[in-house]
Amino acid sequence: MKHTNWYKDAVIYQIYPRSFKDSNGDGFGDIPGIISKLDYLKELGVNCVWLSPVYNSPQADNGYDISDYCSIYPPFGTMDDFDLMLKEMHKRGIRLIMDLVVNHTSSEHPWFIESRKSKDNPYRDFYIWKKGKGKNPPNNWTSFFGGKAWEYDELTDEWYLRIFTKEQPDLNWENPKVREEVKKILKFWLDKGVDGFRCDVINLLSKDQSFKSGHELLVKGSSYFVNGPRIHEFLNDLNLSVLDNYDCMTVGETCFTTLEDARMYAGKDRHELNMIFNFDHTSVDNYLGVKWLMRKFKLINLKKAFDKWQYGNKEGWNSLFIENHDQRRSVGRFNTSSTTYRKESSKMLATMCYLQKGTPFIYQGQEIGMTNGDFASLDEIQDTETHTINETMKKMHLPKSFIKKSLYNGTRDNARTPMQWDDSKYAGFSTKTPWLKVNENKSFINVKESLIDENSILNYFKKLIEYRKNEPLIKDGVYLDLDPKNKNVYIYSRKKDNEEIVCISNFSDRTIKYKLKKNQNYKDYQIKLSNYQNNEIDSSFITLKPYEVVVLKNK
Ligand code: ISL
Repeated sequence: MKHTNWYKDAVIYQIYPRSFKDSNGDGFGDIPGIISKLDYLKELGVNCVWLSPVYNSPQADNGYDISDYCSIYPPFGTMDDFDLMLKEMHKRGIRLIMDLVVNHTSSEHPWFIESRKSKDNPYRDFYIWKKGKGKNPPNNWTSFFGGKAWEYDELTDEWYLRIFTKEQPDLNWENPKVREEVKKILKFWLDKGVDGFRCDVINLLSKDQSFKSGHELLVKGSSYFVNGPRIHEFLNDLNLSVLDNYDCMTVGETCFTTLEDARMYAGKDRHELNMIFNFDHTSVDNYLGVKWLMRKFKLINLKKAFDKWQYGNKEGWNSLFIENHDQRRSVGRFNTSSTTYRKESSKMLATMCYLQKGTPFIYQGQEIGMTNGDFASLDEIQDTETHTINETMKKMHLPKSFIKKSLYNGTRDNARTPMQWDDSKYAGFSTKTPWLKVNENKSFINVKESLIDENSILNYFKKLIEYRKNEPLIKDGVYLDLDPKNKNVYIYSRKKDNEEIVCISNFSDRTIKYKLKKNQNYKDYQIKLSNYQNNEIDSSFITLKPYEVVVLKNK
């Protein structure tokens, strides 16, 4: 099979299906809804969609708990709807990557229903069952969502491992039968014509079989299951047995991953994944990568995180993102503004991120500058993680005000509010009360308005995507951070031969007179993109207005 590495030219748009577009008035997004918006995506300029899970699922974690990998959850539509969507995407030159969630299944998956029945059930070893220590779990491992990572099952007097919710039992990848089943799932979707996978928590598959207790501060035991002992063997096997036979792409979600880990997952000739998501840059405003522990943002740390991957991921290829369905919205984050300078902030952040080397991932709504949810109480928040963390923090007797602030700030529902298509009651997302509250700012932040307004964020995203497509330097140019120590300005260049692009961003709400160094003579450079009309550049200074971004090129 010839591999075209098409992912290096992809601009990927993530759809979180339950919040994208409801076609049948049940308040829940669906596949026909997605089909109705494909022309919108085509016009935006994206050429690939990552679709969060649409498989059959009890929805304990919004579809990241799968009970049948080869069927569609009925509220999303039918397999015929899916096939039509894929055909309509391909017709428009848009590829489709699916979400592959194989660290765990749903507790309602037939494998788990069997596994639970008895110790000698043929499916027992599909999951990780252990004897407890007296009344306690087998070890002290904790869940990503807080609390213990084990669940007791009275029927057989054993505990099963579940690193996420109790409805998401971890599969036992030591069992070759599990690996063969996963290969069948991959083949099923690839043979339908899908173009690849975003691989959920893929670096957690292999667990250290000693099952020792961990000493880590927060996710206890993580050193025994993050980038575990057999992970590369498992991924290599999936790749050589299935993925390698298709011109498809994979991007692995890999938390707590170093550059060396990245090289192992997605380095040259490794035959595992094409690229990974690292979370260094989304961890700069918290402690230890834990979003509940908020920390003051410093631009220098953000630049350090980007520099690390731009310089260090030498053999690999980066993924470029600032939003997804687990992160809060980017406007208002990283010292930017979700009010006065919302438009400027959103355009600046996108430019700063997407002109780096790698593949851009845009999360639905980011292209119109959607903001965090405006939840009035915790009852309006649905996400299971938020509620489990709330319980955990209460048990720790943390101050109420801290818990509240931390939950509203960190809840994943911030990114999951219904897509704002217009200013009608339910934002054109649905005709009935949606599953999650629509943000009131739909009255002025919506697609309809953005299409009319020439200076909208949406129209800027179109220009930015178009620019990327026509400028080879963005794919190939060497990245250089020109002023890593500056506290307000992020200025980097992309260079190849005699050509150079310079991207300059002001991360503050003040006008800054940025002094250029002697070797930075941009007098003859042309302005290729900016979020302001009149840019002031002379031979020794660039005046940057609040959240201004300017992209210059020497030819
Ligand atoms: O969002 C996080 C913390 O608040 C992350 O730790 C996140 O839970 C982790 O990156 C794993 O995310 C993925 O797997 C989860 C699922 O809930 C997320 O939506 C998914 O992106 C379990 O399948």
